[in-house]
Amino acid sequence: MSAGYELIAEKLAARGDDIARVEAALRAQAVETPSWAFGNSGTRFAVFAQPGAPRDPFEKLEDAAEVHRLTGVAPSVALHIPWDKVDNVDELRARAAELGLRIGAINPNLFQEPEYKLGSLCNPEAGVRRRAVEHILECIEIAVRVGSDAISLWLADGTNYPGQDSLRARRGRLVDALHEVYGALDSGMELLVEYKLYEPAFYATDLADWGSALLVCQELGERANVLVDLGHHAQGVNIEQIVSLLYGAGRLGGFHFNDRKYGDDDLIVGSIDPFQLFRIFFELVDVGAFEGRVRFTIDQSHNVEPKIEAVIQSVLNLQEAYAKALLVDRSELENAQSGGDVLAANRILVDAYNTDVRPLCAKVREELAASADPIAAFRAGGYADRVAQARMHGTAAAWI
Ligand code: RM4
Ligand code: MN
Ligand code: MN
Repeated sequence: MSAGYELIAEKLAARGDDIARVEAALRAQAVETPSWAFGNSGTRFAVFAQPGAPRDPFEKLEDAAEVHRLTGVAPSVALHIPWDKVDNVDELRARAAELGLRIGAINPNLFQEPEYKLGSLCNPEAGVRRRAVEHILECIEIAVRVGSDAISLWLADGTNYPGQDSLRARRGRLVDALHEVYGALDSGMELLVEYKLYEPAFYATDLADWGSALLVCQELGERANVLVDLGHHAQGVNIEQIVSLLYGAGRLGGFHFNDRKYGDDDLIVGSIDPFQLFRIFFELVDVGAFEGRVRFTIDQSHNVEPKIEAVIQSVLNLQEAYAKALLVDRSELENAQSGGDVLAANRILVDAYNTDVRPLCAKVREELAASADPIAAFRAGGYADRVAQARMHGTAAAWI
């Protein structure tokens, strides 16, 4: 066993803890990858096509399977409809199973059709709202057929100018439409409600923050839960506190993981602010969120970096953040907190964050029959070259 691993094991043993506890938790971690991260996507200025980008949802599943094969902790794939619409949904489900994957949350797309210029569920025109509801109902049907148990809803709805529409009326339309959608969920199916501060609307977004999303969920019923996308807050917002609050209210549905420097940048999770990611995972460990039904999905867009490698790296960053959070000495932390020892308490968190957990994570991945070094294995394995050859002809799946 590597020296790095032994060091962690000894440290835990010395305080009466057991590294087996940490390893078992890490083995049970499950990250959902997004089908759309594998296709070509970009900024509103340019989409740079990459060789080997998948041409259809089946090929997106193949890429997701490669990520799971190497990391061992990415067993499900979220779909975006209509980007991932296929003639035969049963085939998609079967192909996923063949590849050792499950289909995760189904994401309706209510932001690209010309009709949605003034919004979808909040649109002033009843006909457009109907169309939007019908699309979600279609997504529920797809979810049933592919064996998915969640509809993950993000609305681009909002207004650009004060006075453009009545904020109150829009809220009313939103709640009415969501009641219909909620009522149509299959039994055991969950509705995830995602919020976002701004963009594409620049004056007032209809679901702009966790509070507006939570109120809607509480009105709908217990199978409506809030989804936290790390890129959807104002600068400086304490996301881990939101996470802890939502969990406490029984309404933390899940995450869209990514990182950002300025806006909704959709960069690799943990690439800009790994300490924030650690703090979020610490809150999750602290409240016991891993025993529940919280979904951990990546939501990223890889424009200049190779996509599959970027998703692998994202999964590794999530694994390392979780591992570090599991290492926090919680009984010492409680002592320091109750004794009012401000700096000792802070040092206990920082100490776990500063631990090199890479050897521990490598061991866990090996036990899962995945790879000790997924990035090196991916680069050496030739998958990228193979798909670049095999997918040379035809049109790559693209965001736009
Ligand atoms: C949005 C939001 C949604 C995602 C789209 C592509 O900003 O994060 O979750 O589906 O982007
Ligand atoms: Mn998102
Ligand atoms: Mn986003």
